[in-house]
Amino acid sequence: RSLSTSARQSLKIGLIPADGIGKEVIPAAKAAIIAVGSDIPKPEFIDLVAGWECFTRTGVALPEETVEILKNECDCALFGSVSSPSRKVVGYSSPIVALRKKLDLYANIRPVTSVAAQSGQKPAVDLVVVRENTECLYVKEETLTVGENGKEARATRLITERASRRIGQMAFELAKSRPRKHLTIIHKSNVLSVTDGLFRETVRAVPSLPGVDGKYSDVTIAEQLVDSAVYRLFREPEIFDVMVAPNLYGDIISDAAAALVGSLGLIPSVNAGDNFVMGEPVHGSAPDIEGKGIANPLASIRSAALMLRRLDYTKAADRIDNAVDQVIREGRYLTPDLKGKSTTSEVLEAVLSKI
Ligand code: GGG
Repeated sequence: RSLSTSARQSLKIGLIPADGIGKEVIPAAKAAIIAVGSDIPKPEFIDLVAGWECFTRTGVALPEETVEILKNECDCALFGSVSSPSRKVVGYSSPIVALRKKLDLYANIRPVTSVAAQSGQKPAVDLVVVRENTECLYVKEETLTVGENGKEARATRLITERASRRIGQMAFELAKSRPRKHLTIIHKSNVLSVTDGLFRETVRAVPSLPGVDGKYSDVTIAEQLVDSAVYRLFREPEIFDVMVAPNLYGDIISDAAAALVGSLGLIPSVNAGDNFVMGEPVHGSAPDIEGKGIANPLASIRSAALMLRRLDYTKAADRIDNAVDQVIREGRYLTPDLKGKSTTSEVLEAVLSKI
């Protein structure tokens, strides 16, 4: 299903709530999509399974059927959250990491933006983390042997020119589309000169690739070692616009940046490839609040908007984002992570009333 935006009769959306509060917030995102009415083709939702709970029930964390339906029947998807155990479990592997690879969703785009009137936020934060989504330590090639120091655990960290180039291209495109047009490359090539050195050099070389022809000449480029980037993020977040990073650094930086805008419960993302897009809140499955009805639905609702924006349904995406911003600004209906007392469904109702 690779029809252009205008040619679609319907929009088929795979829904994979997966674990924990994913099951509470993905229905909220679905409701927001329905609320935009005729600004998108008629949405058709396909419920799909994956996750730790799916594994404990069936022995499979990511059923082949889920992948096939996403590939062959869906235009896009929304993923909730997954609770992988922190210990090795034979036969289990993280379904979200696998899904990103199987659908070749090589970029995880995570905007972190403060809503100006949200209490006590200074200075304003308006940045996007572009996280490489398919390699780095997340290739999950780990070994455990026993040597003269006892157990020895090793992990492969893979950085390729191809993956670095395409995430670099995605980051330059994004930087070019934003008012400040500023790109910061995050790495640690003073220590990891081979792996991070390749990432840094390859991203830096994107403007000189054949066919680019000065397209990115208005994008300013900076770089930061990852440790200093985190320090500066907390001291002067306003210096950052688009940050491009290998998988692990991007994961950590975007969670850290979320602290600057009040809550991880506000931060959306899309997993994007050349042919598919999957929205996903940045937060995890939050087992401490699962089932209490107080999970913040705004990250998932914003992820739905980001997904629609990537499919060029700009008006629908704007309506959802504006509604969310109004709800945050008014501060009347907020979940406890934002120091409010509202439930997930009260926040959702407030957003729906403004869409
Ligand atoms: N929605 C983001 C999410 O689920 N985060 C938790 C996560 O990525 N965990 C990795 C895993 O459980 O495999």
